Amino acid sequence: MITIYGIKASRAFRCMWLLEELGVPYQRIDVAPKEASQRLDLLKVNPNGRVPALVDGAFVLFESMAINAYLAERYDTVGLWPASREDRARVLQWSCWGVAEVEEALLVCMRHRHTWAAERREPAKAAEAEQKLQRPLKVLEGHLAGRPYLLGEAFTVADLNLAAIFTWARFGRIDFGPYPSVARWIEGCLSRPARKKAVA
Ligand SMILES: N[C@@H](CCC(=O)N[C@@H](CS)C(=O)NCC(=O)O)C(=O)O
Repeated sequence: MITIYGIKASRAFRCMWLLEELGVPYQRIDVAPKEASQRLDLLKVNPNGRVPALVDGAFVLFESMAINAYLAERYDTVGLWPASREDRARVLQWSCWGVAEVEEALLVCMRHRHTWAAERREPAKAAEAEQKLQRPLKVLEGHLAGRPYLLGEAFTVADLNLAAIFTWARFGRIDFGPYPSVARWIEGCLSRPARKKAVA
């Protein structure tokens, strides 16, 4: 049985969503981010003291994007892991791009507009982060304007990984007005039945 460490309201959700898409059973060990660095059971599988972490038999892995690449490659029977080497490289490209170009700025917006208590919030920091997002959003808009999904016609793990990052956009109150293709794509990805199942 696959084990995922982490709660749904954490990056562990990315892996839970994928496991629901793949139809692979798993168990969740609830570790909240704030307790992660103190949890001895988690530290044994992820010395960083962060979630998610995966245990699959004797195999242990941390980093959400690496976990999803492993799960998709190993367990895909529904077409989420592309057949061609080039498309698999594109999965990595968009997953790395999401973490490097989008994730941090979205997190700052979410914290300063939603997660943190009012007295900790600094509207200027959120505005600055949203400004930083304009560059990657333009890139994504240009890419998605001509195709339904990142790799073309079909939803793949690339879409799941990047859309999972964009889940934070709602809480960060990001204005997608200038980016209609991105908004359409996020909506399509986040309304998938497997994601709803993972949320529930
Ligand atoms: N790059 C890592 C980031 C993991 C991460 O920062 N997880 C957060 C929860 S979403 C966490 O465990 N925070 C606890 C801490 O930093 O002490 C991944 O994608 O798995």
